[in-house]
Amino acid sequence: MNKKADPDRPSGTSQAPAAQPSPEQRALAWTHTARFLTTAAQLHHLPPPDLPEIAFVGRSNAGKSTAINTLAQQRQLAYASKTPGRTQHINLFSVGLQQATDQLWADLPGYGFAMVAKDAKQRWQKVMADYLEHRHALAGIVMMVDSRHGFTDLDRQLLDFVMPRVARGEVGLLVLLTKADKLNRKEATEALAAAQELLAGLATEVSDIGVCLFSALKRQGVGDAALQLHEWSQRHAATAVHWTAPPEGADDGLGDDAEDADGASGAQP
Ligand SMILES: Nc1nc2c(ncn2[C@@H]2O[C@H](COP(=O)(O)OP(=O)(O)OP(=O)(O)O)[C@@H](O)[C@H]2O)c(=O)[nH]1
Ligand SMILES: [Mg+2]
Repeated sequence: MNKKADPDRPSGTSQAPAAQPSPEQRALAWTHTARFLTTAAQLHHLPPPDLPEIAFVGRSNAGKSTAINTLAQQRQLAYASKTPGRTQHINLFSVGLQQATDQLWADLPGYGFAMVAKDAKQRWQKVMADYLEHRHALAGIVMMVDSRHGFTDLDRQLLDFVMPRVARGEVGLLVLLTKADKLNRKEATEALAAAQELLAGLATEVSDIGVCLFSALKRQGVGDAALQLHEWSQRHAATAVHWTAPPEGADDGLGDDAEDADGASGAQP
């Protein structure tokens, strides 16, 4: 059957134009570029804080590595250890084009595993705490919370710990309620509402706090998380341009804690 010409369509445009990628598709194409950069056992092993970093934090087994792999659409980018709590390192991933990395992801050791020797636990928890408190490059925190359990005491302690920087608007916070596929619709709605309520109590006028249900299995929340990460990288890019040529004598914008966090002279953490 012959198609009739559409009188409203100008001639020569009978084919639909190629669809533009949506912002979510663009964000996912960007997160797909994630690749391993380096491992650091101590803060001073980290690369210079030139790029905005996003810390992935959460209780051990909450689904951090899986979330990183799901966002990157790669099976084994982040190593999911069979022995929980073994990792005492910060694993860094680069995101962006090869010659134009515009964000780093930091997979931090999970917390809350009682089985781990106390001294090892304290050692890595100090590395994690120092990183979250002092790393100047930190632009955002993605916190994984098992949707079936909600915020545990340890999660609340971590929230309290990072809130000063989040409340000042210096660091964004995105909470992913993981393993949402294990909840029915009602439970998922309740888990989201409970998390929203808790986080609303922490929000300030300048804070940037978000929360969403997340499932690696059903790919739920993946697009939203990618959009947030992408937005954080773009916001930093705009800020970085602003910072390239501050007026003479102007404040460097780093605030009082721009000094060395660990008391060592030289490079900032
Ligand atoms: N059903 C389901 N299982 C998940 C999901 N995300 C993670 N898991 C499972 O949860 C377990 C822990 O996931 P990981 O990603 O290794 O957790 P982690 O937070 O990195 O754990 P540590 O490395 O010990 O800190 C694994 O068996 C995953 O397959 C999800 O969205 N749905
Ligand atoms: Mg892991």
